[in-house]
Amino acid sequence: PSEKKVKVVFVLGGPGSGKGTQCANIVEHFGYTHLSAGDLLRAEIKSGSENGTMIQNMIQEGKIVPSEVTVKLLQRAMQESENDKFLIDGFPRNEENRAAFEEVTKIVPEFVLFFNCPEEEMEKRILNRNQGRVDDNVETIRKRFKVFVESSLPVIEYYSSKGKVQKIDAAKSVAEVFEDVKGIFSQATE
Ligand code: UP5
Ligand code: MG
Repeated sequence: PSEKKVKVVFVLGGPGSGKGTQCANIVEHFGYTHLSAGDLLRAEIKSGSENGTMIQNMIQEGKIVPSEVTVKLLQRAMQESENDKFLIDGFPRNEENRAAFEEVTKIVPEFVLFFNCPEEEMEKRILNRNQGRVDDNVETIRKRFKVFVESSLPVIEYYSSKGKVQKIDAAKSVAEVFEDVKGIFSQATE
């Protein structure tokens, strides 16, 4: 079932930068299927999988779950979908993620959407979210920011060196950010 030729856009940015919010808008306007790696991991915990406890502990500490778990979940979701266009939100988060995804799926992203946002703004948004996520407390948020800077920004730099990054100012309003996002997807899909 891996013969299906699929298009992937990686949607990256710090915790609370608005990845999930904007992906919902992109799905509506451009017909992609949204795959949030974090949502897939949280669903895996809920399903009572044997990896559930390990995943839960990693998320609580803001750490990055091993690639073999995440790549498998993403690959399964793509195979189970009828669609051939995917927004992969919040993945790859480190070099290991990036290399494993490429190795296993042979998929190279069309481009990388990067939501750039100051930490103070991201922290404010996360603390206002109130969805009961175990990692939405000040202590874990600080750890998530540190992991983002140390492990995830280098992945964005890697794609940037390949000319694949579309950087967006994500500190603006949801509507203003989506205007910029729309501009990028209109060009990419014409
Ligand atoms: N909001 C959004 N846009 C706004 C705007 N422009 N102006 C004002 N408010 C705005 O938005 C966050 C909040 O801000 C919402 O309340 C929204 O209404 C508002 P959201 O769209 O949810 O931001 P998002 O970037 O999706 O934030 P999220 O917290 O989901 O990002 P993370 O990257 O931290 O979370 P994720 O779910 O991807 O990962 C969680 C954890 O899972 C990781 O820390 C890690 O432990 C684990 N993980 C892995 O190990 N591997 C993976 O591959 C993925 C995750
Ligand atoms: Mg999210």
